[in-house]
Amino acid sequence: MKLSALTLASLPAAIQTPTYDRTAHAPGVVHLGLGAFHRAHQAMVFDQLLASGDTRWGIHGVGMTRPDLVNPLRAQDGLYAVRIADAKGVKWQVPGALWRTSVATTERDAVVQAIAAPATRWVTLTVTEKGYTPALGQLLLDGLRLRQQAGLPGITIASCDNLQGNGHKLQALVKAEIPAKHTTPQDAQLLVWLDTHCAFPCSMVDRIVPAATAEVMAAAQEALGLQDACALSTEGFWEWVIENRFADPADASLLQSAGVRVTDDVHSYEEAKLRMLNGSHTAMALIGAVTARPFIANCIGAEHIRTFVHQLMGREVSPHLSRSDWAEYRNALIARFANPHLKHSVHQIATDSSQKIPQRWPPSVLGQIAQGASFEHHALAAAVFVRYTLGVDEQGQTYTLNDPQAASLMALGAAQRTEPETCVRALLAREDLWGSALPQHAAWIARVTHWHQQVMQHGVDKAIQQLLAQEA
Ligand code: CS2
Repeated sequence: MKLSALTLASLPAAIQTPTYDRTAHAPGVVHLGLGAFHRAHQAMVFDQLLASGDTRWGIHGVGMTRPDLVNPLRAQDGLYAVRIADAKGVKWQVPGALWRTSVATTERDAVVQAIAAPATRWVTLTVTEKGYTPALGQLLLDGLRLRQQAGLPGITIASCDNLQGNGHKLQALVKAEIPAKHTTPQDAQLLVWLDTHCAFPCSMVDRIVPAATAEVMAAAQEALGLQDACALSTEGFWEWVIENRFADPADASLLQSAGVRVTDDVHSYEEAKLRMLNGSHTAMALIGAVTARPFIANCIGAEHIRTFVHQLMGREVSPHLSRSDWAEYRNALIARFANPHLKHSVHQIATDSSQKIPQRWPPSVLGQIAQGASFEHHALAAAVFVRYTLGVDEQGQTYTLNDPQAASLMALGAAQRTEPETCVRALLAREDLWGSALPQHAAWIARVTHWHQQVMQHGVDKAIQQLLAQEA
C-alpha cells in the first residue's frame, strides 16, 4: 500500500500528519522548482500555517522540467514523509501543504493560470542558479500580466535560490521581458503595477536536504508501514530569513509566527550563508569527488579536511562578513556537516559548480586580497576544482560532470597532466566563474598553480596536509 490521502489515517500515531482540509480551498502559493529542498523546507513552514487554521498557504507545486519528479507526487496526492534526524533524535512527519502539481515544460499554460488565479498571493522559487533565464522571466510575466489585466491584487514573488540579492535578480529578469523601447501604454501600466503592487523580497533559506535515496525510501516504509516513493531526509535545523517587503504587509507577522525571520537586513544572512555554508560545501564536494569520499559526512569526518574547512571559514571568509556571530555559526555548520543521518552526496553538491562558485568563493578571495591577507585555502579549493574537471578520481573511477558548462570545462582541463600550467591558466581566465578581477590577479593564479602541482603530484589529502602545516 502507498502513502496517499486514502491511507493517511492508517499511519502510526507518532507521525505528525495534516489534520486540515486539503481539498476545500484553492492554493494561495505557486511554487516553482519542486525539488527535495522546497518539500522539506518551505512546504513545512506552509504546513504549519495551514495547521494553525490559515487556509491560504496550500501550494500549487511546479516541477520546471521533470515529469518523473512530479508524477510520483501526484500518485500520492502530494503527500510524502520527511525524516528529521540529528543529534537530538529522529522523527517522521508528513506535511500536507502540496495540493496541486504541474510541469512547466509540458503544462505551461496551467502554470500561467495558477499565477493569475484569484486565490494566489505568493509565488516562491527554488529553480537553482542556472534557472534564472529569460524563459523564467517570461513565464512569470505572462501570469502577472493576466492578473493585472483582470484587476486582481498584486502578489509577493520570492526567490529562494542561493544567489546574492536573489529578489533583485528576479525582479530584473521579469522586467527585462518588457521591451524598453517602443513600450506600449499597456506595458507602461504593467511596469507601474509591478512596482507598486508586487513585491520581490530577497530571502535566504537554509536546510540541508539531500536528494532522496533508496535507503530513505526503505526507512520510510519501515516507519510508515506504507510505501513512499517521495520520502525525504533532512536535519532539524532550518532557517528562512526574508526581507520585509510583501504585497500584503500583514504576511510579515504571520511568517514570524511560524518561525521565519523577517528583516530589513537579509544581505548579511545571505552573504554569510553563501560563503560559509555553501562555500565550504563546494570545497568539500570537490575534495570528496576527487578523493572518492562519497558523502559530506565522510569529508568532515577526516580530521585534516575538517580543520581545512574550519580554517577556510574562520580565516578567509569570516573577516569579510557583516554577521558578527560568525564563530558560533561556523561551529554549528561543522556539526551540521557531520550529521551521520544525512547521506549528502558530494557529486550532488558538485553539480553545477560553474554556477555556484561565483557566489561562493571569489568574494572572500577578493576580500583577502584587499587586506593583503592569505587566500591559500581558497587557492587549494580552486586547484581541486581544476583537478575535478578531469572526470576521474584518485582511485581511477570515472564520473560525469553534471554542469551546463561540463563540455567547456572538461575541454580546458583535459591536458592538465601534461600541460598543468596552461590548463590552470585557461580555467582561471573564465570570468563567468571568477568574475572580472581575479583572472587578472597574478598572485592568485600563482598560488592556484602551486596547489594544483601539489595535488597532481601528491594527491589532494597530502596537499591539504601540507597547507595545514604551512598555515599552522
Ligand atoms: C548545497 C546546498 O547542493 C548545494 O549546492 O550547497 O543545496 C545546501 O545544502 C543548501 O543551500 C543548504 O541550505
